[in-house]
Parts: sequence; structure tokens; C-alpha cells
Amino acid sequence: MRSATLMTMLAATLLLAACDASEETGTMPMASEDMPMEDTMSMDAEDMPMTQSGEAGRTASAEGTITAIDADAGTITIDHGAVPAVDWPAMTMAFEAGEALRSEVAVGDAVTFEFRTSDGGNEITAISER
Ligand SMILES: [Cu+2]
Repeated sequence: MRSATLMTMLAATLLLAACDASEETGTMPMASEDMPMEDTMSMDAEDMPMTQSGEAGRTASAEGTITAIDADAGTITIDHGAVPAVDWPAMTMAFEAGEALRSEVAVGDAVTFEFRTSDGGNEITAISER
């Protein structure tokens, strides 16, 4: 099953602003020590229109460290910090990323990246070492 499908299921089930769909789901820090859920998730998730902007989704930037690059799946897995713009806590998750983007970075790189998140998944649109 593709991670995007899993993510949609998770999002629908948990009504979270939805992040991790990858195999690391079990390690997703629901209560991050430096960013309590009470603060990061203060917005009522059930009232949050996750499909507000349709296929375009929402875009945001974040910083993190690359933990894996999967050419077959077309993903870059990043241990990223909290992303207040989309109400995400810090976590490790896989993002879709094209070949050009994947070729610009390596596992272990500390990066700044931009991504788009929508019902269809989470896709990196720009990435660079920092
Ligand atoms: Cu995430």
C-alpha cells in the first residue's frame, strides 16, 4: 500500500493535520516534549477544512535531517521539526520527492525544505542543505 493511501486513512481516522503515513507511524511523537499537544493542536481538528484549497493543498517550509532516501518509492524521509503553519508536531516521516530533488541531498544532511500537503500526500517542492 502506498503511503499516501495510508496517510489519507490516518487523516480521516484521526482528523489530525496529518503527517506521518510511513512505517514510522508507531514512533510518531504524539506528545512532543518541546511542543505539547495542548499548544500545537489547539485548533479544533474537526473544524479544520483539510481540503479547503483542493488539490493545491497547503504549502509550508520546515527544517530537518534526512534519515532515508528511497528511489523506488520516490520519497525522502525527514526527521523534521514542528511546522506550526500546518499544525504538525516534530516527527520523522516520508515525503514524496522527485528524482531531481532526491539527487540534491544525502542521508544525514541537515536541510531546509518546502513542501505541499494535501489529501493526496505530502510532497517536497524544494530542498537545500543548511
Ligand atoms: Cu511530519
